[in-house]
Amino acid sequence: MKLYIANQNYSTWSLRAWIIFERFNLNAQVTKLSLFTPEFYQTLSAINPAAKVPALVDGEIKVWDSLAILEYINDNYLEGIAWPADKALKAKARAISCEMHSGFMNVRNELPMNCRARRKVIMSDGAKKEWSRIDDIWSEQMAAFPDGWLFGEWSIADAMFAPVVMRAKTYNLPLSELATQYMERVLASQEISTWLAQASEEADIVQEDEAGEPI
Ligand SMILES: N[C@@H](CCC(=O)N[C@@H](CS)C(=O)NCC(=O)O)C(=O)O
Repeated sequence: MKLYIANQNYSTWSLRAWIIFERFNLNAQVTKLSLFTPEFYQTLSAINPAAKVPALVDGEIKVWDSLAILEYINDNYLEGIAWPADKALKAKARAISCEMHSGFMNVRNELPMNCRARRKVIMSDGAKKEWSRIDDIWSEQMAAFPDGWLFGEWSIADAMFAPVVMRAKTYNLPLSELATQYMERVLASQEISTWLAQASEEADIVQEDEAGEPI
């Protein structure tokens, strides 16, 4: 398999797809493209008509969009274990994953992922409201699964929220005790350490993702 991602410092959607390969030791040849460069669009246009990352090539099959890639890997390489087995938990895991995939626009726009930075941003009321919803999701799941991931075992929901944890760290965002517990668990994981180590080797600056002021 070939997985196309972008700058690990900035690319949230890349992280969401990449992390399932790392978590389950799945073999993929990873190609990292620099965001917004001619090479980025040239390479991707042959794989993904939307010319965005992440994109996956598995033989003749091409898959794009983070959640579609996560579902594809789960269905075809993991026998479904990347969603909770329990019907109700699976439904909830899917619901919060889709909530992340399709929402939280203020958080996404105002607080871009910027792994190496420590910055201060004044959040709009809309972003504060969304951040509070994220805190509720994490703390509710930590109350239900104190020693685990969002649903006990690692799931696609954890992939979808991984970049949000990065934002909490970069912008030192307020979190309740239980939500902090989740953030710390994610930050201590092997996958995130590897991602951060690789991101730290990058020198590119994407100015539009350098929000706020350095602390
Ligand atoms: N909903 C898509 C979003 C993909 C996306 O916006 N990727 C960004 C990088 S994080 C991208 O490729 N941007 C390039 C562009 O918009 O030209 C997904 O889940 O994969």
